[in-house]
Amino acid sequence: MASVERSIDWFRDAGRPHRDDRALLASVLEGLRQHPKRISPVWFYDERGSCLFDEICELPEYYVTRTELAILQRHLPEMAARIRSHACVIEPGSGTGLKTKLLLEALDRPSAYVPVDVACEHLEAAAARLRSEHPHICVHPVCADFTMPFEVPDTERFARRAIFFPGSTIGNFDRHEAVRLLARLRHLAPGGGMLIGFDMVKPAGVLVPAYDDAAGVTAAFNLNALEHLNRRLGTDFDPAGFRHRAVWNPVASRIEMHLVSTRAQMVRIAGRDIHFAAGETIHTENSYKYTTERFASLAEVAGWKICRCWTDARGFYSLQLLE
Ligand code: AVJ
Repeated sequence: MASVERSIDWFRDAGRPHRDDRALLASVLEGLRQHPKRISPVWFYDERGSCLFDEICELPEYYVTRTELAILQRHLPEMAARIRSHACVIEPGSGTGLKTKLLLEALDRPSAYVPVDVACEHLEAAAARLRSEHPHICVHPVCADFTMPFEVPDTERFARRAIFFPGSTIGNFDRHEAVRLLARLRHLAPGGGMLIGFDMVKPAGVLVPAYDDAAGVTAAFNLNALEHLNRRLGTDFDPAGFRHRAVWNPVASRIEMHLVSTRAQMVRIAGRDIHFAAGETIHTENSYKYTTERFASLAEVAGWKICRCWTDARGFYSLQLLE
């Protein structure tokens, strides 16, 4: 288990806002000393990266967000009917707001909403908005990293809990990490349920363009991780010296994003020079795609039982209710 723990640590450390920068530097340096080199996908999400991600969601090639929203809109009444009234809804990695809004409106008198996110300011702003729109729901934002143990506010101690985990966020974790995360979320909602969304395996001809769009937005999103590193840690990456690559890895069942060095170059980080050969890559993200069977085995190992699945006409995406 040691390597699994380490790999989650590596993912988590990158996103920590209050961690001292030396620890952050050390974890980035460690990733860049491996073969192949890698950095955490958390580096995508600074202010500009979050905006670029919103742009990705609007791209014609990126079917993920659109498909999930369509399934939600179509089946929400049925989903909501299977979640008990007065539920306390916990959302790890709460994001956009629209899906949450739809769910809270469909549920029968939800008692509380607990968004959990490391982006504390965004979290507070979203909470304030929700409070004014839904004065009857207690909104308790928790500024924390959901891959770590976190506490749900004491006031919600006795509430029935429902976890809302949309967006195919689970796809960023490898199998061991995903099992560990799903098991931890299960302990958070004893006797409760989880509504989770994930992306399905489909032809590479659909998958690759979704991560390598014609307008180059995903390329900008990937390259922005280097700018984020430069600004945050004082590294001197030249984004013009790298280009975006997205590949479908059928054996691991994942889309991989990489940054390819277009020339031999040195990058200065924490007083050290990291050498890049021409064509050498930094692995920046995995986005796992599941079959129904493979997701079922994952959920089962994590101790969840699948109650109901919803998908779209093309079978591109799946939303499932686990208990
Ligand atoms: C937010 C992790 C679900 O994997 O599809 C989009 C991130 N990366 N385009 C995904 C992403 C490139 C996205 N997730």
